[in-house]
Amino acid sequence: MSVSDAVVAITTRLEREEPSVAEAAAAIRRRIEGSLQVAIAGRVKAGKSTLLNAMVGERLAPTDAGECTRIVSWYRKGTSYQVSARLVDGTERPLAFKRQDGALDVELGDLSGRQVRWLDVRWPASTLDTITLIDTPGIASLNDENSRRTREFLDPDEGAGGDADAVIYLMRHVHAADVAFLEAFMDRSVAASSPVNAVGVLSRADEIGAGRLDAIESAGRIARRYAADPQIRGLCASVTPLAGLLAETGLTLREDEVANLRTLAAAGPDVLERMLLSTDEFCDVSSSDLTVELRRELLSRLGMFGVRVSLQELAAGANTAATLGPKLVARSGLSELRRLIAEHFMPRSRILKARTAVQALRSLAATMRSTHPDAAVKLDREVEQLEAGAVEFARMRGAHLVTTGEARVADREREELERLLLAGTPAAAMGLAAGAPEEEIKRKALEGVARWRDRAADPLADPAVVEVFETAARSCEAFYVGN
Ligand SMILES: Nc1nc2c(ncn2[C@@H]2O[C@H](COP(=O)(O)OP(=O)(O)O)[C@@H](O)[C@H]2O)c(=O)[nH]1
Ligand SMILES: [Mg+2]
Repeated sequence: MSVSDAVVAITTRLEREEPSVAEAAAAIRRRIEGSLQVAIAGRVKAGKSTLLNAMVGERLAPTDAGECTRIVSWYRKGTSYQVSARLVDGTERPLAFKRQDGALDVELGDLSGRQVRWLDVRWPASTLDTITLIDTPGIASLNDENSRRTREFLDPDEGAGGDADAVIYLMRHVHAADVAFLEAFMDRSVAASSPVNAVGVLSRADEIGAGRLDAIESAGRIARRYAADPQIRGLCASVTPLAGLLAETGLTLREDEVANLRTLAAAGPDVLERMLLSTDEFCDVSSSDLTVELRRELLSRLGMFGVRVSLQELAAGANTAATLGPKLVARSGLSELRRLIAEHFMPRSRILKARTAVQALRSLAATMRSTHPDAAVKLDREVEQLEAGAVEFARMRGAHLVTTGEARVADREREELERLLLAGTPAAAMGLAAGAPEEEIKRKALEGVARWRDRAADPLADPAVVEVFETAARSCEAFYVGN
């Protein structure tokens, strides 16, 4: 039985036998059958909402300022367009919304942001088919209101939800404070507690190097350096650079904006060269026939780098929204982030959801302890058995120990173990190409069982390392028998 089946078996039993928690158990069951919930976390202004829009391909999340940017918001697949607010008092209220230049504008009406626990946006976008995205206000400092809301959301012990299965963590320029902060906040938050379910994004990558055309390449080098930093490796599995704004705008580019870019381009290369030096030069009235207001609009949609890239692509012939948009997306780094999500989260979606469910079952048992002690003990025992029996959980724990450095192994072995314990498919775990023949996987797996078992027998090895080697052997065994 897979772990998700095992979770469903437990919740079904509770629904049948324990009326007091039947509803909560049903909610856990529905969660495990639903889509993967991915939270977007990081500091205020890191570009979280912009990235969410790029991932959805529509401007749903409000960026910059405004009351709604300070509220945790869920974006999930719906059969129609619907927005509602879940209030602090537990009730739900439908909200009015409109779209302005493609951007969703939710009206809180007479509600104040403080009364709202979270916003629920249901949207019929195919990008939300398998993944629900959660936009968080972000952390600015440990005691401000946004940070409290974000932490409350990410940390189930603090009450509200705590419902993310995985996290995309945005960092702008990682300086020491960022990392210290990230650690403080990851320690306490379940969803983000481990590199097994977190990926990092070096955001606003186009701003690195003052918007020069090689900005993304420089950002890529910095991202690789971060990814190799042991401290960051302990927090997220990899770091990829992204110019979220370029992706968002590329996917939502309008014909009138391209027309404005064409007007701009008519100024000629010498004038343009000067205009692109700074925002002041760009907005200098005499430089172009385009109104200053429209120039500012282009800057806010594209950034200086995006304007530069657009002019270059216009000159090369991409002069409609349908041709220029995809060029911008291609330069943004979005496809690499999509690949990361497809490889790091999606194949493991069921186990990541099971992990969240197990945590939910544990807290359910805790709430039952005073009123239904026997039932609580029974539930605790079931969850324990499930955790101990599932090789998937052991792999996740092993991966956590290796990537965080809690189990110290040689670099070469670490890479192999990370692959073995984190990969989504048996072939990938064995270091083989997708579609490798069954016998080849079995042969490698069998060789792995012997080798890792041998390593685990080292009498001088640290207990965490022994656990990792044993788990590696156990995973190889599971791959050998075809699990
Ligand atoms: N140049 C540039 N600006 C960005 C990028 N992503 C976001 N921004 C801008 O940074 C500001 C904050 O972005 P937002 O997505 O609201 O950040 P959040 O607070 O993390 O949700 C907005 O003005 C965005 O237009 C990016 O990739 N490049
Ligand atoms: Mg935001």
